[in-house]
Amino acid sequence: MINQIKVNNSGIVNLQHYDDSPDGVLVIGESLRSVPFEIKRIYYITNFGDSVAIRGKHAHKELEQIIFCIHGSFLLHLDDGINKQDIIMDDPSVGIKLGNFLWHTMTKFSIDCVILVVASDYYSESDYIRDYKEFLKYVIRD
Ligand code: T46
Repeated sequence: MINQIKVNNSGIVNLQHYDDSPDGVLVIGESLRSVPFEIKRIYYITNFGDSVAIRGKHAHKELEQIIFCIHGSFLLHLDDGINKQDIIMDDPSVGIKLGNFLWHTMTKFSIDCVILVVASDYYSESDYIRDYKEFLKYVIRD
């Protein structure tokens, strides 16, 4: 269980949830409440056929996102240019903020992993920094 974030431009988002076991668990996220921005886009990633898959490997210039693992598990690697942190994602009610200028990579997906992301803006390729050296130029300034 994650209880401390050591990188900049991140944070933990705990969603309200009701455990109605054995009738399931209900998890609730609300725009501008538990999710600290207006949600303009959601996307989800499923069907991991290979545990050696790698996703992410980029940062965003302006976009803010919260990433959840709503089923299964994966490993989230965060890097703000100075500090690095690896987080095991396996709790559907706990999200991690992917703020701007935070390099993020996802690995070690379980075969049943389902990732849900809520985002503060629409898709824009120009908001991506996909080159790590370029990312360091943005975040490490004299
Ligand atoms: C992120 C991590 C956590 C779109 O056309 N619209 C979309 O909304 C998204 C998310 C992607 N795409 C296209 C862009 C690429 O041609 O889908 C393709 C795969 O996207 P990408 O390689 O960026 O996927 P991931 O899983 O590496 O990254 C995604 C998000 O793109 C990214 O913003 O922060 O999840």
